[in-house]
Amino acid sequence: MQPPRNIVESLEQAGQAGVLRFWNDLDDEGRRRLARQLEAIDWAVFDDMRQAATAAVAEGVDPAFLSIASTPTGQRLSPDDCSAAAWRPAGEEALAVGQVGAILVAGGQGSRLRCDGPKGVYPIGPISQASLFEILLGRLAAIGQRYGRGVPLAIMTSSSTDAETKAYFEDHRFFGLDPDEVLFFRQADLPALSIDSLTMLLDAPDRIALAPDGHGGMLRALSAAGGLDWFARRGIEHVSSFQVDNPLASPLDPAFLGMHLVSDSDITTQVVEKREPDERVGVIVEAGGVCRVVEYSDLPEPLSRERLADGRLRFHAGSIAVHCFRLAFLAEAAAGKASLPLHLARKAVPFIDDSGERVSPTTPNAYKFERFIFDLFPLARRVTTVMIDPAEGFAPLKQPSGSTADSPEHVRRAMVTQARRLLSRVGVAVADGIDVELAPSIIDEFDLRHMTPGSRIERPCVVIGESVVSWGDGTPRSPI
Ligand code: UD2
Repeated sequence: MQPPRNIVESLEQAGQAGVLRFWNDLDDEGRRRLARQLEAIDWAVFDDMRQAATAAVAEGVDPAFLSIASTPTGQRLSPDDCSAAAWRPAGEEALAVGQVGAILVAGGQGSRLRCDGPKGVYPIGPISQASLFEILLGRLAAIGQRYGRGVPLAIMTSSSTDAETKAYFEDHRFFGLDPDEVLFFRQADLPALSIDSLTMLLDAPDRIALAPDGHGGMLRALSAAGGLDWFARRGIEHVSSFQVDNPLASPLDPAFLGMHLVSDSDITTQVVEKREPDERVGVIVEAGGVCRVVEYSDLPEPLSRERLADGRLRFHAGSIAVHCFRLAFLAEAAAGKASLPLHLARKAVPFIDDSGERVSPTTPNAYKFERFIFDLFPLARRVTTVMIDPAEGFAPLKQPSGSTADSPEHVRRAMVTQARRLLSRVGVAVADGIDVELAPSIIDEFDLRHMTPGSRIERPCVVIGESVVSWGDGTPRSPI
């Protein structure tokens, strides 16, 4: 069996015929596997990748930074802020009439966290050990119940997370969501390119090294899967997107949605105050009246350290990747000719060398390419930035246990602190050093209204609405 003619021609034109070097040694199944991968390559995108890699070498720092004057602070959103109370009704109304959908991006590989399989199955509940999916989607189901309209959810997977994610949803009965209101769609993969030769790497003799195309792959993948129409058929006008690794995320907070609606924005985005230059969040910047996000890894170091007269970082509006989009804006962007730009990262990617030996480099040897969804910002007619309190909405799980930031321990601590704060607002004290967790069904104080003010929690427990389940025996107890 010879390699298909069209594949050979495309590879030769792109100077990539080397990936066929083990073809004669492969069995039929291996040849079919490799051919399938090669057939799926979009050669126009491949050209863009090579151009992006060449430009990265030639240009160095993006000159656009020189024109950046400031970073917007946006509207503040906190429970004590009276303007938040003013926006709330608009958001609640939109939820009640079923105008709002959600997109969960869950295609990343969780390699920094060193977890196998989809990141969403990671057990993060401080007491329950509930997974990220159980927490985030349980809360989505609770919001649907409170407002009497289920929130349609599109969930983005990738080739490495798709099958396991779907099986996990089935096993957990979709976390209380209506399966008909959940759409899975899969982002594309892009090949990694050798830094030295700009050629594709082989991960095995019959497999090229591929990686997901970044969460910006969402736009094209959602549109190709019919997801934009799927939302429109359900009467959805706005979709709020969020990341699987932040169990505090509140993409459907009514005040946040209300701000989006009242400001008549194409995009409304949640930010937290970035306090230290090395915090791993992109920053919202405004240049020439256009708002965009500069990823932390792209912000030149000296600029990331600059401070304003009041001591705040000059680039302090940290993006937490919770964005509400007008659906019509997404549809226009998807239909437009321009695609989101490619960002590249230098990574150590294991590969098979010419003699067939597997090499595991310890320093970067390859470019990986990703698109970022926030590159839609410059296309929007209006972007609104909403500053939230990170204690209420941002605890990202990025690093393995024992790390100095963003580790499971940090995230669990943030969840316990948030639970203690909410309980104290309804007058329930928690003994010092005792961990408490709120079940995903508890959205805010309203769900704790039956708890007895003045009562005290003495043992670690999960608070489930009116009752408390003790850790250990698991028996529901009467309201405290
Ligand atoms: C992301 C943001 C950063 C900040 C931070 C907050 C980007 C490029 N960076 O940084 O600015 O907001 O999050 O936590 O957005 N994902 C996919 N497919 C992919 C790659 C990622 O679905 O191909 C998902 C992934 O599952 C995760 C999310 O996107 O839910 C973030 O990915 P990441 O952990 O690589 O992003 P990070 O922490 O560098």
